[in-house]
Amino acid sequence: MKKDISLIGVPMDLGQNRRGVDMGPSAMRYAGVVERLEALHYELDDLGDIDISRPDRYRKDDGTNLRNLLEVAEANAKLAEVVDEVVREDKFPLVLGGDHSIAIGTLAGVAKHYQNLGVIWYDAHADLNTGETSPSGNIHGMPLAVSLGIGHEKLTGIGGYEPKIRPENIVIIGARSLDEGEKKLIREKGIKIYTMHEIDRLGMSTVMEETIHYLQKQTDGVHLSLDLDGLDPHDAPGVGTPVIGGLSYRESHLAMEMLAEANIVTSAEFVEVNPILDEKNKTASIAVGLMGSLFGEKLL
Ligand code: 4U7
Ligand code: MN
Ligand code: MN
Ligand code: MN
Repeated sequence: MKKDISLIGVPMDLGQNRRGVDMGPSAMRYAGVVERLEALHYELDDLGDIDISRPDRYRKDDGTNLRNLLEVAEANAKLAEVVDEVVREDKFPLVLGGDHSIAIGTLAGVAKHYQNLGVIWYDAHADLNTGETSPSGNIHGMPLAVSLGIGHEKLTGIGGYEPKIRPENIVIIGARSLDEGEKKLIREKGIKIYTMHEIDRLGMSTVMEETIHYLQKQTDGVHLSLDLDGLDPHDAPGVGTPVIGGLSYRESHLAMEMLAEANIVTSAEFVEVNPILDEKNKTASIAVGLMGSLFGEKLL
């Protein structure tokens, strides 16, 4: 892992409709992310938070099924520029969300620096909806599709190029809630996915071995997009769209430890932490613990 990390907060809650997830970056800073990574001897530069405009009303824009489209697009364009600059300086971008719509901007900033960027999507959901397939109109359910160049052009065009990633370079881990349009896209594009069924059968250790092997063969960098709702709501209750039957705290740490050992991750984001729905900042603390493991923390 690179020894210089740039931390970027994105207090975004416009990609969904439960208030509070905009406080995710504060919650993770409060849970000690800076101290935790500095203790591992990283040079950490906290760039603060991206400025997100607050619309006076949350709404669906210009006859589309996309909630707060213009504000989400604007914020992601800003985020993409900041992330682009961080990668240009050869630093590791660590992005704190905010709802998952911010993956659009992170990937727009990162992907142009790679020929074949790999993506690990650690999530209960696949986030492969479009305005047409989405049951909610919430853009946090769309960032993976958008990054494949599928969706509204105000989103797919962010950063001035598209697509950002190729379907064969994606691995989804932890899925247990998929909409019909998402299932269709996964099949059509042949996206590699470990649903809870495969994880139960194979065990997380094999899943991560396979994932690492698969991505190492064909990619020149790997972005980890970790949605805290990938974990079971018992372990991570502070999320807006909890789904029972998820990944455990231990499985998640093992996944991060194996990624640290393989040393393949080149950028990361931790999203969907909602301190208002949380129990004493538990979910933010778990997120920070997972970052510790991802960056090489060991017991001995
Ligand atoms: B998250 C959902 F319908 N698929 O599109 C949708 F179930 O970033 C949920 O993974 C999306 O938390 C969840 O609204 C987005 C729904
Ligand atoms: Mn999710
Ligand atoms: Mn998600
Ligand atoms: Mn969610």
